[in-house]
Amino acid sequence: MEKAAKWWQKAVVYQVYPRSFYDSNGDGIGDLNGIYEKLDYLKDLGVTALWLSPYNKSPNADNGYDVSDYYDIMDEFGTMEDFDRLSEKAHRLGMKLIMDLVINHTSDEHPWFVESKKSKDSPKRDYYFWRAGKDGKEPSDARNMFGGSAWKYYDETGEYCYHLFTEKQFDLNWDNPAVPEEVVKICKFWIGKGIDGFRIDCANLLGKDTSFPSVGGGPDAILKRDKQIFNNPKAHGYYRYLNEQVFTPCDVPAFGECSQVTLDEAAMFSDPARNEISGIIQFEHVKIDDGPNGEKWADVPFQPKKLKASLSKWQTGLEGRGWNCLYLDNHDQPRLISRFGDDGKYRELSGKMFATMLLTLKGTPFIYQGSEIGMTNLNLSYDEIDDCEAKMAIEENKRTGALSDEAMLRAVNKRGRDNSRTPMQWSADKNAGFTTADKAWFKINSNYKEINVQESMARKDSLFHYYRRAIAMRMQDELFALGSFRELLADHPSAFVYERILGSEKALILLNLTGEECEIECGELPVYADAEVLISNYDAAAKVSEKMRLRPYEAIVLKKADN
Ligand code: TEU
Ligand code: CA
Repeated sequence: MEKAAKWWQKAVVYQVYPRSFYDSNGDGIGDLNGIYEKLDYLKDLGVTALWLSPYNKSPNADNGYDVSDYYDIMDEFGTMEDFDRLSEKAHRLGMKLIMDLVINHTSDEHPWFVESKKSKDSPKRDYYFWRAGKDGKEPSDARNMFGGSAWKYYDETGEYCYHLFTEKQFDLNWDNPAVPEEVVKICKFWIGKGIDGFRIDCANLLGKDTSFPSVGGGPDAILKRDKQIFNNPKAHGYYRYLNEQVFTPCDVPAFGECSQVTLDEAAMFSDPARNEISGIIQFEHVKIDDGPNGEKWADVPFQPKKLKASLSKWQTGLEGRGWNCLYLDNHDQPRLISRFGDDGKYRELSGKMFATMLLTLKGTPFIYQGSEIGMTNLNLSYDEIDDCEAKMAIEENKRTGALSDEAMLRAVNKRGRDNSRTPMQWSADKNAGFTTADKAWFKINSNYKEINVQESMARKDSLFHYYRRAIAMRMQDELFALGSFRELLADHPSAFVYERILGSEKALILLNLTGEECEIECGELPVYADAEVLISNYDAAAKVSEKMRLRPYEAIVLKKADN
């Protein structure tokens, strides 16, 4: 018999991006008290854990992913008392809290960095990577993730410091034992404050090749850089240490954000027998629309077949040897309906189909704020763009001239992170009910009068209510947490069909990933002919037979217990 599921295997996680969730004090910026005020809403939705994007003190070069004090709260977000109140109420309502641990880098305003940059023999010098220049230039041609060099020069000592993100985020040196020791203290502090688990930012970037090898200037520079910087095996050692010091003794899970991770690496990170981390937030399926040389700013059309092939590969690939985290969007990705579904005619129908997918695959599902009401991408003009990644990429594109201004703007509007960072649409009131200030910190999607929480809650057949039912279905049945995954019709271009199997219990999930009706033919389907329909996104689910048709974006979940 399978072991009982751990809470985090069964959990349905909701990601809150605090800045854009709800503003409680009318300054235009979302805050901790805003999250507190909406806890009953989240309870009603049925999610059982919240991942809070960074709330630590930060000058906000990258919206909190640049921490200047790990033991304090960002000024705009409130106080430690506000956090305590939020933590107390979330737990009272039965929700766990997952903290975003940003430990690949700190802000340049963090006291460690301020000290480190002072002199070559500063006691904190080796917290970061300082290198002498070469021939009056950067130490190497290493590139940061967003666009341009990874080196910034400091007059104080005449040396350069290494940063993989903006030039206000410097990478920590994990080979210096003081760094992991500091992180253990940070984790224990927040566990003491009620944190039940961690999302580790940039988890497979922590290990560095300290020779900082050359990437060359060719068209494959991005691919080459990524090979060099991701998945350095040293990270496994760091996680074994954190696991021994924190994760195992405190019994808290850690989910690692792992772009470019391979299946084997992911298994090494998340195999319970290896005592590293609990789950992998991998990226393959959110890179299927990258360009051929790994370019994010490409105009590659979405192909449903690639999405299902990738998800399926990760389902079977980690079976019995690792753990997936499931997501279709987050604060770094465009809105899932605009990207993979249809944000016009089939907005809610496609949203329901993807909700079904997210909540029936094996792994811990993460719902990003606003997905439950079907929020969509928006079109920004150049001067409305806020995201640091997009801004740096635009600068870089001006230098290289790779894309025309129009093509670059189109690409940013398609793939850019601002799409998911617009304020949450609570109602049809002024500023979508997000803030009472004259203006929210960031542009509100102009469709808020039609797409908002109030509207979605008031209508029985809405996307919101579908999410509620799908979440409840998943929570009720360990089959969805623990059952193995078996794909049927892997070659079908538009239908994603799979079973989840636990002992004698079986579920069949049928999803049409497109807006066109499709036909499926499979001799294995009639077994489910009189199975119970657990959920479907049409009034009456299509009848299961050897040869059946699925309507646009149709989703059906059937359950059968063999006797
Ligand atoms: O993201 C790390 C990362 O590698 C990418 O997802 C990146 O943000 C981008 O999407 C690449 O195109 C994490 C955070 O989630 C992100 O918000 C931060 O900007 C980044 O780390 C730096 O802390
Ligand atoms: Ca506020």
